[in-house]
Amino acid sequence: MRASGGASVALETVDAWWRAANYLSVGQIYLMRNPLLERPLEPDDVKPRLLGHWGTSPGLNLVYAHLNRAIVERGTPTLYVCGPGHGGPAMVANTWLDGTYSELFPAVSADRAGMERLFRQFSFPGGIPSHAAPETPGSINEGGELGYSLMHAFGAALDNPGLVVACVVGDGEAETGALATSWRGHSFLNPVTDGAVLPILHLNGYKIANPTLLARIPEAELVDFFRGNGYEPLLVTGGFDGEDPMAVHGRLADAIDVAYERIGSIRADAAAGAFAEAAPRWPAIVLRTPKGWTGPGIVDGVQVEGTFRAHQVPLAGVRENPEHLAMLEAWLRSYRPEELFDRDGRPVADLDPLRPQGDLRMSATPIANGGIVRALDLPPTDAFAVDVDPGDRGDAAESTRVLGGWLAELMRRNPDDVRLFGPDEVLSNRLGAVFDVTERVWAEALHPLDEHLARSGRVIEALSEHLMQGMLEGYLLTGRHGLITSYEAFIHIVDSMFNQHAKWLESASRVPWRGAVASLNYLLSSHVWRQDHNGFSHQDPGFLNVVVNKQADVVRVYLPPDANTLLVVMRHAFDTWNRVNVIVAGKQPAPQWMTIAEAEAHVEQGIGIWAEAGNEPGYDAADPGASVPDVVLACAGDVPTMETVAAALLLRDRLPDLAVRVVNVVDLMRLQDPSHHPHGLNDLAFDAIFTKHAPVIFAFHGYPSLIHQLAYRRTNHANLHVRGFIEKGTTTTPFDMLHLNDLDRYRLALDVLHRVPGLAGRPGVAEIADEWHAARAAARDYAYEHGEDPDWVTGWEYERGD
Ligand SMILES: Cc1ncc(C[n+]2csc(CCOP(=O)(O)OP(=O)(O)O)c2C)c(N)n1
Ligand SMILES: [Mg+2]
Repeated sequence: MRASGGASVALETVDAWWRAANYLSVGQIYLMRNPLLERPLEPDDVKPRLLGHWGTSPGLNLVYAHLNRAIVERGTPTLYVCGPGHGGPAMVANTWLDGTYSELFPAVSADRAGMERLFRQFSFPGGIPSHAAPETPGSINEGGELGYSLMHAFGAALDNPGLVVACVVGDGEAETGALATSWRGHSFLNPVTDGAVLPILHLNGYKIANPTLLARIPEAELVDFFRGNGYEPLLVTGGFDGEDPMAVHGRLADAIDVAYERIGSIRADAAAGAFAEAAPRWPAIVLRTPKGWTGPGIVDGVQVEGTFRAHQVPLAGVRENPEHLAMLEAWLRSYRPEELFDRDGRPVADLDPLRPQGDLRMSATPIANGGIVRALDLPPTDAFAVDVDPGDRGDAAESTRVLGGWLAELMRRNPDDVRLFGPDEVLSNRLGAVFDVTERVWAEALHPLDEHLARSGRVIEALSEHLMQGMLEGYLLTGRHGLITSYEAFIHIVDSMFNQHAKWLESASRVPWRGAVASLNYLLSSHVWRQDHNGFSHQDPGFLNVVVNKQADVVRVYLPPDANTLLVVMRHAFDTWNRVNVIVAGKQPAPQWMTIAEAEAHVEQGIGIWAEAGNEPGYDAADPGASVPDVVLACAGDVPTMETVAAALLLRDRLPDLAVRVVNVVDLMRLQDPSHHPHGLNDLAFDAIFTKHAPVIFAFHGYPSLIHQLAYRRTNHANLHVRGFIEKGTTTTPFDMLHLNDLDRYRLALDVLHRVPGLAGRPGVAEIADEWHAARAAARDYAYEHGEDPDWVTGWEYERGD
């Protein structure tokens, strides 16, 4: 079966490409000289350290060659997502054959010298990484940490109608939780407005040292597995027991043709209305070939080809062992390089028919390099802002609900390239206003009582933080924008995915031809301090610790204290590139502090002195260092801000002579030394705010040690005393949570009595301390008796200082 369109390509050409790519893969793993084997191989031609993964490479090369055929014959734009990213040599080999590699890295030219450089640089000091890294043209999936290929593929397919995303999934990779949850990604695809994903499960039978599960289950179960996941599997098996590769080429070519045809008919049927009735059954390919196929069969009396032993470097002792050296040479010559490269080392013209033109090359597609990314049309914030009266602050609003209105307008203005992802928490996190303009997309059965569920929509929700994060990553890396919202505690599930994405961004920033991609934005709500329905399991602010460890250029952490600052921070986040922005904000009714204009200024500065919340004679906003308060009450996070403002009120009320300064931090990285983070305040500005020697009582949303980690170089660090989450939690009232963790207003005020030198001994202060101790104990007793916090805690009112 051949497609209409371009000229059909002979399978002999496909086989030649495959041999060439295999040759180049082996060359990268082993050789540093003599790339064309113009003379017999010598030990010095071989790299001293043999690093790389051969086992997966022939399979990846086979798929690449066959996809090239489909692209050339059909003209269908195709993206190759390589799950077993450890097959870096294979991906690089194909991009060199495509010509893309030499275009992007002219030193690695398409000739003998370039080939030598190509071989030498691989997994070599100062060279290129071993995986399908950002340095690899056409890659959006590094594949070092296995499991994310298929979710990246689905994310790439969204809003890319006409695109086929071919995704090779390793059979070991398929055992990961992240991959296992991905098969259903098509349940969120619309065949008319989105691209298609073609999973290709590569059953080479083995991982590093074990067989794989899917390779050992009965074939009928394997077929049922795919059917149960909504696919029609196309099984291709071959290459065992010395089978001629040409036979396998025939079978794989047929399967790929069937898959592309089916994708075409699914699209046509869907456009004609079929999708309204039922989800399509997408094709998937199951490719069973030997691990390390075409590599050394038996080495030192042990079977290598077709076993786990082929995973990395099948011949390990090449420099020392003449027998291994001879086997390597025979292996390389088995691909008949003289038929594949001319005397100058250029790929022969016979390969040309298999090379797609221009951007149709999978290694050159703009989709894998940020796509045609555009800046969003960002709504202004003021239309959505909460009314705050500077003369009477503190009225309650739900910050995330306010944000929901802005997000709805964002989606209305940008209907094609921004999406919201959430593990079932968009409504719970009170962003429901987005459903005024869009729906949750759902390709499966729809019931009459469903709400905001439809065949198309900008919101994707599945109860898998992995899948949501991975699809968003795929969406961003292909040039679009998005936000993931999650409960704060459970975002830890994707700690490692965050790590990998941050590493990708960091590496990509050093690759000159990589385009900018929109930042990965997290909104963490239902946070540690307001888990009113839930308990200890839901209380964990530690994602921030994970985030700040990453490269400073990449990460930003924002703790907006109220709704208007949240609006400003979110608008800013959507206006940034190549970063990860983590925003933590509450969804419960909470006091509102800043007008939208004040919020703009506060976010711009990232940190600010709230003079009217404190009590500091002689304070001059233009020169905050000119006065030195007795104590600084600092805060970061909405709930700690409320407690700090309340603590300042207690102090103002009972100790009016004490000079108290209130500082709010919205951009956490302002605390870090500027040599460590671009947002870090310089020492002069930091000392002007935090003073050089006054005690600082810092109320923090997360773990106290994080503030110390960020501020350890600061002049006044010895006087910095941080309160935060100390891993005390349960299902209880908001105030009791604060009490349990020593973050409540009374505790903060008591800290001041304790920390300001000489204060505790002053007349009357011991009585004040007793009073505050009694008040916090009484608040707790009240809650334990009545099941809610007392009025004197919940009903307090902000009063402006002088
Ligand atoms: C999450 C994760 N766990 C462990 C590893 C270590 N590792 C690297 S390759 C590999 C085996 C992969 O097997 P498979 O997906 O079948 O790939 P292939 O056989 O094509 O090499 C493992 C376990 C990893 N890279 N990522
Ligand atoms: Mg495998």
